[in-house]
Amino acid sequence: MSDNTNETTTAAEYDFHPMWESLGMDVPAHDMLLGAVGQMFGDVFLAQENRPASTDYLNQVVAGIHSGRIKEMLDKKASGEAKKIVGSFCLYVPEEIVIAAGGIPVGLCSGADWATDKVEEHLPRATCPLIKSFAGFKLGSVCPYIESSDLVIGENTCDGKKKAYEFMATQVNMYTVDIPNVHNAQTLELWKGEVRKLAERVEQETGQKITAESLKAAIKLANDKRRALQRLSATRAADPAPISGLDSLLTVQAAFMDDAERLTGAINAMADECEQRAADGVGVAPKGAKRILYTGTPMAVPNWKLFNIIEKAGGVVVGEEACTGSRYYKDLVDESGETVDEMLDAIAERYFGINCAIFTPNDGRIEDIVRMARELNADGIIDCSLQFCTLYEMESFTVEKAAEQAGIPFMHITTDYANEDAGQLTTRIEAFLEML
Ligand code: BJ8
Repeated sequence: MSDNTNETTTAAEYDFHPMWESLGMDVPAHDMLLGAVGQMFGDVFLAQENRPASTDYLNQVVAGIHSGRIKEMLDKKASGEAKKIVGSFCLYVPEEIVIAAGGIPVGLCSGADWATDKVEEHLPRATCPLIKSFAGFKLGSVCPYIESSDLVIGENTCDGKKKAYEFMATQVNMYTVDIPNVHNAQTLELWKGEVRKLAERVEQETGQKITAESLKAAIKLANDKRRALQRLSATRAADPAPISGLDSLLTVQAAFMDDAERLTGAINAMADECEQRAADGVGVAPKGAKRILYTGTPMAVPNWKLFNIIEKAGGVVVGEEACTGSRYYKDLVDESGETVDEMLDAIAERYFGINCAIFTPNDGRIEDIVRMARELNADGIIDCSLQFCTLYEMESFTVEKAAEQAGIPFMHITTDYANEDAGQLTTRIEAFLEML
């Protein structure tokens, strides 16, 4: 098998039910969930025309997402190669720290409604679907990532998340990181202190000290993944776009769960192919298809609704200013540090540049949106908030003003994980694409 092949086993090749049972999962309910996601993946991804051949890796990631990848992580723990599995919900939690302490980092954000009745016994009805989803996945016992996490790291970002973590702490072993809401020299120092506290907490959980050597290697591993994603992203400036927004989104979603080294190889192979396609004028959509920059709330697996609607309507998403997009890979950690202290500072500085809407003001995000729209030759910007996300809803007015000033057509959407508004969204998006 080549380096870029996902060697995790799929559910078609092996019976994973005993593994899911051993994790305490609701196996029949989980079978239903997997069936529904598999069907959706076929309808959304496999139905695309002219995908780069190298995206087959993504098909394999999805095929093994709740099965082979979980087994692989559990096997690594059993053999001692990894000490613990550490889940998190936010881009502000540095994966380098988890890796350097011998852990496997996994993203736990969830993109589908589940066990909503149970969730609403603990959280208000008017809560963002992303929060309800991770609570529902836990209460419904259908997420093998949550069930196999030895430690779950939350963060004080939006009000909904930080209060929901109080409830989650009654369900899982939790630690919450404090994130400042303002960018300045003092808050950067506070944040550096939080990063150190987090490193100590993770070391305590894994029983493995972070060394200069392990941290340097972890920084390099995460940076290599980011460099590969940067390469892939740059190819999307071409017209026709060599890869769809859907596959680009899935690549970043996969990065929250898959083995970092293997995935980096696969992304570089995708970048090689897309560079060639761009040079040859081969695209996933016809030349001249309307090009959209997405910005807004993150889109967790399997929330592919909006990108699917945009691309089925004849548009092509050429960039994502979002945590499931450029914020994940645009900045590298400085690799020149030699001591653990220097490297933890470099990590803190890099993560402090993530332009989450919890920050006020959040000028960096606005600048990134306009810069990306220009660099990627976007015809229009679609800004989307998940329902009840006050932060991104409020910030959409600033984004709209900036788009207007830059002369870039803009559209704001508020949606959730349900399909009820799909028809109405399609009509609005078709009209927007037509006027571009
Ligand atoms: S760094 S964007 S991953 S907090 S959509 S749950 S904000 S109510 S996800 Fe996020 Fe970290 Fe920020 Fe990124 Fe709350 Fe809004 Fe829901 Fe959200």
